[in-house]
Amino acid sequence: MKHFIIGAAALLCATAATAQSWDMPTPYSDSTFHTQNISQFADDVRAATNGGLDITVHSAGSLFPHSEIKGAVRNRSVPIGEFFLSRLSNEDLAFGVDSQPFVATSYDDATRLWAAQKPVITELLAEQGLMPLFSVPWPAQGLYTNGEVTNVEDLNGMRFRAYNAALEEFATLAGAAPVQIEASNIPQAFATGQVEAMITSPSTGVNSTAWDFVTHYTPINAWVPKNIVVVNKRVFDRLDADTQAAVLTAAEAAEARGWELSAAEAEGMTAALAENGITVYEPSATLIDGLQDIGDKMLGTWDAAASDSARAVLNAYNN
Ligand code: PCA
Repeated sequence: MKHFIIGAAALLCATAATAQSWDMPTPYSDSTFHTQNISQFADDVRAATNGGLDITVHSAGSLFPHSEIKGAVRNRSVPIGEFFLSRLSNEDLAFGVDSQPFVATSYDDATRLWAAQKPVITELLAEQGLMPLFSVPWPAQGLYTNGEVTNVEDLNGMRFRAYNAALEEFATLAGAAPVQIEASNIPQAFATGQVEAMITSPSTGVNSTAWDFVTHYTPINAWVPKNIVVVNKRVFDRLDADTQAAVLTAAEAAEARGWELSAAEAEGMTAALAENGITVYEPSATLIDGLQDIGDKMLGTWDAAASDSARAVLNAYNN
């Protein structure tokens, strides 16, 4: 008996010595499909390593605000984290191609764009000691307003919620006044009158109960932006080979599952907007023409400022 107890204690110690806990900050709420996909990723890693790597997801910016997540992974405050990829466009425009209006507007386009973008941004992130694990798109972005919008002029003067520099530029060119608001603060921003219109996915519309503060939604489907999950390369390299393989396998599954979830949300969440009383209407040709003009202008500006890396992404995508 005594031997057994000592043996069991030794085994416990051995497990404790090798088991690792990772904190993982993410910007979006628990009800977001990205967060649910990441929780499944954490479960898969835990199962595949018999509890040897235990990832705790901290959602909705609760551990680090969105703007600090990449830096926190870089300086090893946390080993792993998720963020909105195009928010890094201030570092290099290669990160922001998926948020340029009318460049990639469908899942097929988005798949090809990710194939073009992945090798380039993998290299850029490696310079910061970061390694991408998986990237998942949001459903194509649509326009939420009070009342129907028939042309770009209808947006003039509106306080417009933005989530990155590209959307800020877009809103400004539409004559609106952009205000940066995190997804989890959308209901409050509308309730307090800080903003009165937004462009985001049907998923974020439903997650923020958009029917409480807007009446109309139109799927302009102008871009399909992505989230990305990155790991600190040094931390990853210190894992034993089996654990590394478990993380990579779970990441691959999470990417495939995430893209499917996203496509299902594009339909299901648009239907949910309508079920909750929002009028869902097709954009007029005039509205799309006007938005496309803004997209063209933005691409001109983008082109003038693009790095070789950014150009390489767009060239690979267009060829
Ligand atoms: N939801 C996030 C990013 C894009 C999206 O569809 C947001 O609105 O912040």
